[in-house]
Amino acid sequence: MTQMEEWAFPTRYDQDYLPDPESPYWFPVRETMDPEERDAAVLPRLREVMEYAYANSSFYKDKWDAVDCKPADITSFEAFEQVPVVTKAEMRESQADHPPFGNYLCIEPTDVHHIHGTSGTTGQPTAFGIGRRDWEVIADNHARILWGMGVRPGDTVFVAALFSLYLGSWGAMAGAERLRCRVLPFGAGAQGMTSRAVNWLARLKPTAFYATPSYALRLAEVAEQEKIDPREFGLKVMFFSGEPGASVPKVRSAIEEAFGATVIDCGTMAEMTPFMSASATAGTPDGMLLWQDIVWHEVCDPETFRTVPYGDEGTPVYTHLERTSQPMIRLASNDLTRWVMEDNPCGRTYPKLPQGVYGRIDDMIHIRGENVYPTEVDNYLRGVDDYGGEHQIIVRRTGSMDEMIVRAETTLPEGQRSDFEQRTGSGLQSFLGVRVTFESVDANTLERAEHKSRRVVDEREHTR
Ligand code: 8LE
Repeated sequence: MTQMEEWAFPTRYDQDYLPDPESPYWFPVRETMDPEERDAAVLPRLREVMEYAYANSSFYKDKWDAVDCKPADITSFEAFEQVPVVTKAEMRESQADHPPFGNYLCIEPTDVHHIHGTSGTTGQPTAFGIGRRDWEVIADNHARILWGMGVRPGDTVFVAALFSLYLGSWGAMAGAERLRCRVLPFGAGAQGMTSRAVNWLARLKPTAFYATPSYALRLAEVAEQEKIDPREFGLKVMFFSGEPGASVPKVRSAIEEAFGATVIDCGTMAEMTPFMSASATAGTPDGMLLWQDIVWHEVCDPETFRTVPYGDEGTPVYTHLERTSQPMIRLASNDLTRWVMEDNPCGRTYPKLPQGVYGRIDDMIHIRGENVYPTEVDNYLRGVDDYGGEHQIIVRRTGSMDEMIVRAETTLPEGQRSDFEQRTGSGLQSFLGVRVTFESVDANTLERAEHKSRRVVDEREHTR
């Protein structure tokens, strides 16, 4: 079998390694090898990670003993697909019973190097305890993926996302530092910070930029209000995670046009850090590739959690191949996507999510027998003339009927909006295939996201 670069568990990468400057790949073998050969190397690794988790955590031991699942029996991917998934609720419960990191920590609490956590907007937050050695490995993996995006040593990387519990910013920064970039950990979320970001971007002219897609669009609006063309920042690569957007065609083109940069989608979940393991590349800039030798990504039927064939839609299920602290083995994401296996222009032999991750199963709006993704509304409105840049979706029950109201901003003055309302309302309705009540409001009146946008207000009793 082909010798893969630095392939071992527990993993430790050479901290001084950098690829040949001319190579588009960080690890040419691992990235371009025959996918069947890669899978053949991953399978024993899955078993190894499971053996490690079984030996070091009562969480996994109890969970697998209960269904008579033994790591040693994982001799095929069919067997692996029967390993029960881990849910976020189980992790919350484990942390309540074994505070603060839960009984799936797998390392000594004193070896925890970074503590992060969920925002806790829906219930008790969960704590992420990441080991010192894992943090180095995460940085290495992110450096490798950033290299794939075309970022190089010496480039300045501007990180415009929350520096707090949110892992996105820290993970991007760790990767950029390992890549020997110059990092500008600007952050986001404080009063007046967006206009200061505009100023710093204009002065420093960084090469690369990381944020959520909604925040990039917000930044472009603020720049325009301040009479600065975001193209003058000179950004080359903008990489995004945290929410759908970079793979929503009209959102993506709005960012590309505003900044004149390549837009790259990436990101799985904070629990899955190195979360950039699903990421596009400079040579395959659309969708996301699944870097299967870093994290094992499966796209599964949301009920059986068996993988669906390439070409089909399902929910991502993730397994760490290199984490020793809080390793996730078949973590259920509750997101939706579609995967394919095709030749990628960049030469990497990974499967691909051509439309990225479209959204969470829970966020899909079920209305009168139809399913509507909030990103479809975003995609439609972004392509409409005179759209003001922000909207809200309100779902309510009037009598026995569910009603969907889309309230969108327009740049048109009051009194000149009837044509806009008419064409956008009916266009949206035929695009979505459901009846929509359309309203317009003044531009810059709806709230802008500094982090992830929340545009849906579901007022129906049964979904509360
Ligand atoms: C579509 C991945 C990270 C650190 O940026 C993040 O946001 O992690 P977090 O806070 O655990 O949220 C994970 C969820 O955000 C995912 O389950 C998915 O619903 C959404 N998400 C993250 N990145 C993307 C995304 N949705 N495209 C993305 N690129």
